[in-house]
Amino acid sequence: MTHPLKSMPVRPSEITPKDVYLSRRDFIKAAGILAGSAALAACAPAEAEGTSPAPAQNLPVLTDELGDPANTFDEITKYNNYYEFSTNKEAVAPLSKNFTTSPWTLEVTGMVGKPKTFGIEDLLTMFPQVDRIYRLRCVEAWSMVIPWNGFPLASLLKQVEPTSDAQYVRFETVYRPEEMKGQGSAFYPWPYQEGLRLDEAMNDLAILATGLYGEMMPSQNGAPIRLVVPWKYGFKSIKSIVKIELTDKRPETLWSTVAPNEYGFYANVNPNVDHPRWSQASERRIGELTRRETLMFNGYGEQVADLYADMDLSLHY
Ligand SMILES: Nc1nc2c(c(=O)[nH]1)N[C@H]1C(S)=C(S)[C@@H](COP(=O)(O)O)O[C@H]1N2
Ligand SMILES: [Mo]
Repeated sequence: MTHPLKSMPVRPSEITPKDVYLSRRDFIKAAGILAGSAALAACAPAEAEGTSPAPAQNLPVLTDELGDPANTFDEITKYNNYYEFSTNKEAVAPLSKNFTTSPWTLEVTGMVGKPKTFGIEDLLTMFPQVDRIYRLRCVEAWSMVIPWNGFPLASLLKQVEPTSDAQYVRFETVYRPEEMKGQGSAFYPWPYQEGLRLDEAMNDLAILATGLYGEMMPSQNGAPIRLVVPWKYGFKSIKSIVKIELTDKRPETLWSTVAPNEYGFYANVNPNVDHPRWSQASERRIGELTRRETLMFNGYGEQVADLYADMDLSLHY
């Protein structure tokens, strides 16, 4: 199966292969060198030309809208939370290597006018595809910048026509303990479940991602299809989804079932409300040496703050 992005006229990975995308460290180094040589060139004699490095505009650097460089493909695919495979972040990639992602169906059901089961091939082509470079902030206080490919969750929901009673969207990960050894652990209520309020789910920032860096979604990142809600802690962005249900009841979620005092239903990124066991004021961006301040709604407040206008954001939800 070829990824639909492969047939798009221009995508970032065609212009520059993923291995030449620069990490933040390299970017800063490169920018410093180029700035230095530009300054030199300005006052240097003409014979210095010809030896100048490539112009800065040729540097392939993907950034988010705040100017933060994307993490490397390696960083994004070798440090993962995916408890169905392992609680050890470095072990997820090797353990998920042979995970079966085809055939795959996604059932959309519940309070909808037109329930439907989609084959993954249909999902890869039937909705307008988008490329989104999003910050991902884990509740454990580390973060990355990830270039996703996918489509807005709203496109899918509109197609199945939620009824006027529908208020929430429930998501479910595949249950396949033969392939996912972590699902043998009785400590967690499998399958992994998550949920959003319907208006949150309809926000344009919420996407179903089927790839990253223009490649099919790697297994460790939630192949073949996973949710990405960038203004919420990473655990809301459920992987390897097989079922989406529209409902009038707030869904149970895996983490709020396991530890309700630590992981709420809303789980919006909020530097002012600490986790009971650690601060949420700052975070470690993978690839950086110093911590950075965590931003309210992970920096997406302009697009999502209205959703919570009537909620007291000093509380833990
Ligand atoms: N099914 C499932 N989805 C999941 C998880 C998981 O363990 N199982 N971990 C979550 C957590 S805690 C985070 S931080 C992100 C990590 O996504 P990434 O590995 O693509 O960076 O996936 C989320 N989605
Ligand atoms: Mo997380």
